[in-house]
Amino acid sequence: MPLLRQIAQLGHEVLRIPASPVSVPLTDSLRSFIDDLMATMLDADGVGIAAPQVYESHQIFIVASRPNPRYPDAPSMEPEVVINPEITWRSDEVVSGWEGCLSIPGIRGQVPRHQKIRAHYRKLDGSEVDREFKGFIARVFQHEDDHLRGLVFLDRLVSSRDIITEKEFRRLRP
Ligand code: K3U
Ligand code: ZN
Repeated sequence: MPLLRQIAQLGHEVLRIPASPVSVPLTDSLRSFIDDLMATMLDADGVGIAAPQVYESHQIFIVASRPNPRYPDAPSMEPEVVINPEITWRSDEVVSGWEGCLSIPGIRGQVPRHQKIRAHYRKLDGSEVDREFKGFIARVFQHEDDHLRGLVFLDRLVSSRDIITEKEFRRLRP
């Protein structure tokens, strides 16, 4: 049975440490950890989560976009477990969009991100993948990749005026 993990909050040093690559094939203990990570993301109603957010400094995250009241235009995708990622290409086109973070509750920020990216990573079964992402999924991928590098979305803001509260976000997008 998966366990729900505690989510680290902004200010904890685990969110600021670069995560370590994972050995493949995965151990049973890491597989069980990934089950916990998935359960924790679903329970928190997130569209992604990275291992450092649950106090484990491994290069692992999950991207799980779906349409929802906060992001009605978000595409659906099966949750993808991403291991040891490297973003190998970034489009010149950069777009601003709203982001939230389970580690920074109650606020939203307007963050510039590359509209398209290409990434190399391993999947749960150890196989290597080269895949392109665009739009909201590319945004979530870049957000989670930042967590593996000790960055949070606040570090990407152009101006502190681009931060608003969750309550104001809901008022803007009722
Ligand atoms: O913004 C959130 C959300 C929740 C449900 C549906 C849609 C959005 C919660 S925060 C979230 O899901 C982060 C996950 C985090 F904290 F683990 F990194 C991912 C994210 C949300 C929005 C834009 C970019 C990334
Ligand atoms: Zn986050």
